Amino acid sequence: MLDPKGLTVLITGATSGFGAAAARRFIREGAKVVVTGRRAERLAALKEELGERCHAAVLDARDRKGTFALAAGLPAAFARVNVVVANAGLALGLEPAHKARLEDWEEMVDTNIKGLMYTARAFLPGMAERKEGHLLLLGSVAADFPYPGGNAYGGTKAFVGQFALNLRADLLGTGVRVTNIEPGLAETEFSLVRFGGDAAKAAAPYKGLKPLSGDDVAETIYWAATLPRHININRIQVMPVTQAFGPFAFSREG
Ligand code: NDP
Ligand code: 8X3
Repeated sequence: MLDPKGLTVLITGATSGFGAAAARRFIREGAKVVVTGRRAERLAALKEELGERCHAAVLDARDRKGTFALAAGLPAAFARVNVVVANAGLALGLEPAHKARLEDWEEMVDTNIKGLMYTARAFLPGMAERKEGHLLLLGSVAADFPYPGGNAYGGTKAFVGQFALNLRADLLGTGVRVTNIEPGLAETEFSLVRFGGDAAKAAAPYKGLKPLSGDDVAETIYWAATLPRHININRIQVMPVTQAFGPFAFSREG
């Protein structure tokens, strides 16, 4: 396995959920981490908790210029990023496509697709030049399995899956690894965001079952990122045991 002490890990969307859990996991093993997100007070608390090996920077993943400025301007101790976890993302709403808010679709595309592309494009050159690095992208089971209300969210995650594979084709010969992490039902702030802060609605999917936790997904990320350099995990699909597939749905009304 790779020595985690040699890793400088940049994580987008580290103020909550998988991103925060991954930051803690890497720090615990001796890595350096750069944590980003929009909520400054959360980042400050995380920096306080994680200490000197953590650098925090407020960044909206949709901010193309800001993303490139961050990559170019990291403090020297954090400048040689060799693991990037492009995790910032969200689902908004669960309405059927003909009733969904177009603004929600746009925000998901801007964050989950365009923001993720900016992160990849800003950090890949340094890693390719140094012939060492790993880009981990947060996809989802929603990329592969349609469900009512998944519409644009699932579409954005399908993009992540194909983008990851195409990046592998382009990065052949650079030594840079690419992994698409595709979790299923996981209890984070994801549902709270999806349902616009409605705590009762957000709790419902997890009630009475054991979903994945942020730590479970962080463990998956950590494992893939610390495998020996000659191994590339293309994609990991991970669900709680309490989640599986249903039959096709039919309508007799057209
Ligand atoms: P959380 O809501 O707990 O965390 C999402 C993180 O993304 C937050 O830190 C948030 O930070 C950040 N984020 C959202 N929008 C932006 C933005 N514009 N700029 C910067 N950061 C942003 O959810 P999860 O940890 O569950 O989600 C992480 C990723 O995993 C997402 O891409 C999600 O789609 C994916 N996923 C989640 C699953 C689940 O069931 N939980 C399953 C499969 C995939 P802030 O608000 O401070 O900016
Ligand atoms: C999150 C998992 O099933 O809520 O990507 O879309 S799901």
